Amino acid sequence: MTGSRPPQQEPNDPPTGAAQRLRSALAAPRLTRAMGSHSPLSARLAEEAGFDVVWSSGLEISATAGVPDANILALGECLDAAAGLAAAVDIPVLADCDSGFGNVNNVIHMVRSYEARGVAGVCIEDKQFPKLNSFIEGNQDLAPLDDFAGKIRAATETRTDMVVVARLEALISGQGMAEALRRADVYERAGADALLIHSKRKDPEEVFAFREAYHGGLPVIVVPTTYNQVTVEELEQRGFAMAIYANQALRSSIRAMRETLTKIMRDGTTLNVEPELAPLKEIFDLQRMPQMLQQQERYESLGRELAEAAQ
Ligand code: SPV
Ligand code: MG
Repeated sequence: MTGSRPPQQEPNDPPTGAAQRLRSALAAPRLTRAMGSHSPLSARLAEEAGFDVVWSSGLEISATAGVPDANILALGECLDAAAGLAAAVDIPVLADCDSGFGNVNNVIHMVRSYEARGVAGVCIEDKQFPKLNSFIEGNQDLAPLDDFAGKIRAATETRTDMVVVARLEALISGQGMAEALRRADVYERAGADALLIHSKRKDPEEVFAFREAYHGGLPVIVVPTTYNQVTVEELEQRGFAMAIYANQALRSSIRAMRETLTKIMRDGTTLNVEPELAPLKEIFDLQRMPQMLQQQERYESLGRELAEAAQ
């Protein structure tokens, strides 16, 4: 066990499991900030930077596997990735589960599997299987309303306490605000714990309009990738519950790796890139090498004491 785990709970403390912490964060007046992640290492960087939640991003996980974000990876591969993040950090993980990997039966299996592996919440979107990343032109058709409402109900009746987020793709698919609001109401009645309204506009007006027109009681999440001028303060004032910065960490690492590799090829030495690189010590710290050596020392010496006492 690493030294960063929270202290043991007293019997009368309110529950502090990951799902409960995610639920409380969504209900708080302060905007919750989630960072997209694809690996335990990137999740630790998000936690270290102060983000409240890790978003297990389908785009990032598929990109790091070298395949398109189009349901190419199977449920088990996405689950392993999300579970790896959950095991690496103490903040809750909200998993992007695309459109639920199939029909209601797949959703039920998905919820059981993600919950068993310590993931705090799952997010499913109302598109058809196989889904296509929302920023790609092409098939962005919505799932029939009854199909998706059934998936939300299946998810909420299956989970023990995991958070279930219903993601609305009506604005992405060109179906418009009225359809987004109609679906929001149905997903709320189906039992969703939160809504995610997605938009690919370059300004936040569309998501602001949705937040204003939605009179239900669920927390609303946004993904400000294209309308990136929007600030935390603005989103908080407008009444949003969470912002997911879905892919910025991966994008920054791609840019950094490209530049470094190009310079090494150009210069024939790594001398010039060295000042721009994370020192090895940072890697050792992120992989918890010091804690490992400490625990090894502790148990080796405890073992010696036990053996000596027996002599
Ligand atoms: C993801 O991070 O995989 C998302 C967000 O679903 S988006 O790429 O904007 O669809
Ligand atoms: Mg996704």
